[in-house]
Amino acid sequence: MKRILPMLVILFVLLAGCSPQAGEADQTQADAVSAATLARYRESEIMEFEGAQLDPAVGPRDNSIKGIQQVDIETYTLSINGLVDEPVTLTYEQVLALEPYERLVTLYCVEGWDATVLWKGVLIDDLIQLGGAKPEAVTVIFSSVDGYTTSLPLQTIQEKQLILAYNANGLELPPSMGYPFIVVAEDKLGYKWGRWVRSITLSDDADYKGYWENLGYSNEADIAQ
Ligand SMILES: Nc1nc2c(c(=O)[nH]1)N[C@H]1C(S)=C(S)[C@@H](COP(=O)(O)O)O[C@H]1N2
Ligand SMILES: [Mo]
Repeated sequence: MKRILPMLVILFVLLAGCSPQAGEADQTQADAVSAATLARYRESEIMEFEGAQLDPAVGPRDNSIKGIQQVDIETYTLSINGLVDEPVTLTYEQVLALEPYERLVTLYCVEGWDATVLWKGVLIDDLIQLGGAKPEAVTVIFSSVDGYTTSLPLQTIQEKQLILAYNANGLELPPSMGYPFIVVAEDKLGYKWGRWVRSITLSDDADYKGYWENLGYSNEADIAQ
């Protein structure tokens, strides 16, 4: 694919331009915001990991359905519900107290660029097991504070040991990246990377479709091999 984005944009962007409805209008304003934000993160951000070059864990542009969300961590809770034996509600601190996992994962944007970031978080399956998945549960639905939804098969989450991240390149997740939590949907396109996740719901609906999936984007969302 012919790259039309200038290198500067590719360098500065992690998640930007990934949404199917990317708009030009707010580009300039967002670029200005990002220059300062990026500079701040760059001071302490890890830029290399086991020989691999990392990309900045903050992007200048936002294509989220309702813009960047500011989550009040004092009132925030993460719920694990649906087809579980016992619904669970956790505070941010309770999630951070679970066993941490690190993953070097590349996010692939539908527009053709990618960003490799060192993520740290908890196993989504560890969260699910706190509630106890009922045998008929096959789909895991992620719902976010902005009303966004997306889903992954429970089997995929378990086989790939996918994580819900709270840290990127050694730093607390910035709001633009989904603070407090982002789904690190390894091998899946950007719209499976739910940000600002507030509930994890187990379902027996194998055909469940989230926000973009319902508008026609592939429910598998596999990155091009
Ligand atoms: N809560 C929430 N998560 C979300 C989205 C969103 O609108 N809301 N957009 C998704 C999409 S389409 C992409 S490509 C990635 C990155 O979005 P960005 O391009 O706006 O940074 O976040 C995903 N997670
Ligand atoms: Mo996207």
